[in-house]
Amino acid sequence: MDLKSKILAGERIDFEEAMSLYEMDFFELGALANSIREEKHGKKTYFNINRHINPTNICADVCKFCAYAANRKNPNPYTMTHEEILKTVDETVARGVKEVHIVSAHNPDTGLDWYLEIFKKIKTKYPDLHVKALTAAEVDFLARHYNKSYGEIIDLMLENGVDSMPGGGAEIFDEEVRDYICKGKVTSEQWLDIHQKWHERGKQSNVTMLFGHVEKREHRIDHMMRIRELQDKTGGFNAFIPLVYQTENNYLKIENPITANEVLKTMAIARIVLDNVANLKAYWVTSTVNLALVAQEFGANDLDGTIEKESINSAAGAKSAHGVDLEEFVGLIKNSGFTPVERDSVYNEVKTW
Ligand code: V47
Repeated sequence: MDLKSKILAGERIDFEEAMSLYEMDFFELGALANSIREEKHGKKTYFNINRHINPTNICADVCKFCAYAANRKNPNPYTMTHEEILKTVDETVARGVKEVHIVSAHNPDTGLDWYLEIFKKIKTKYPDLHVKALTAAEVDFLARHYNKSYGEIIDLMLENGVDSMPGGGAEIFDEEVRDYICKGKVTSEQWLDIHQKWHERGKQSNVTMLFGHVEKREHRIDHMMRIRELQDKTGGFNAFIPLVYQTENNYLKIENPITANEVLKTMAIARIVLDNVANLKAYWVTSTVNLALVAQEFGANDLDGTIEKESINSAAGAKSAHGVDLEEFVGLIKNSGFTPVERDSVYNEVKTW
């Protein structure tokens, strides 16, 4: 059976086969990914009404790609108080937002309670608000800094009301590339171990991949294969989120930024390789809204959400600092021929717009 027939028959493909998809005709590859998308989700494109909160940018780790952490290139350190975070949440809930996505840098000076108790305060006030918080990189930092096991930090997250984990900090799992771009941060094995432990407690999470920097195609495929392997064991990943590297204000010097063609091919291949992950998110923040709309025809069935305010990717050049207007967002999805379906944070459908 040739590769195309194999994919259409729903059979799993291996590393070499996935690599060879990069050589396939661009539109043929898109059509293959689209057929899987349509089989799984029809014309539905999911999004949610969410708000990102990034409470501190002071970081003990140094990632070359990061423009968010306070450093020589970004000398504006800040740490929000719990009162400030709660005020933001109050305003957010009043506007109808249903998820807060709380991710910080690795601040060694706040104490463990500052990281964890805010979730309890939010949950006590708003039991129905979904709290998506703490990347595996933060979990690893807190465990190391406060001498706790991953299991202990995870149990504290659960006790304090964290509902799901975001997919940040995965970057690229290949050890050599990872050492070059973010040495000293959570390792690939640890990242996967933390998510496995989270899934084993019956909870769900996402998984990202930062690409378009120094990595090669084979590193992306390797990254996807490691995700697929863990997902076979736990089934806990809701969505795969390829993050396109943003080039500004950071210490990675990339001569030739990735092309839209390569981004779309990578999305399509991810849709084909990750046969056991239900959702592929085109994160408009890093891909631009326009390319995210096109990605709907290359396997993507999720466009994240309205976001309201975003600090991590916008620090590196993304045009996401103020989120996107809900009506406009829905209109764009409709005009591109898809059906905007508002979802909750774990992909239950809320409303078809
Ligand atoms: O882990 C940092 C990335 C991530 C840059 O789980 C950069 O639903 C591009 O993980 N260029 C944080 N990316 C964001 C994240 C995320 C976003 C949306 C949804 C979800 C989810 C997760 O941002 C970091 C890092 O990989 N990042 N610097 C940069 N220069």
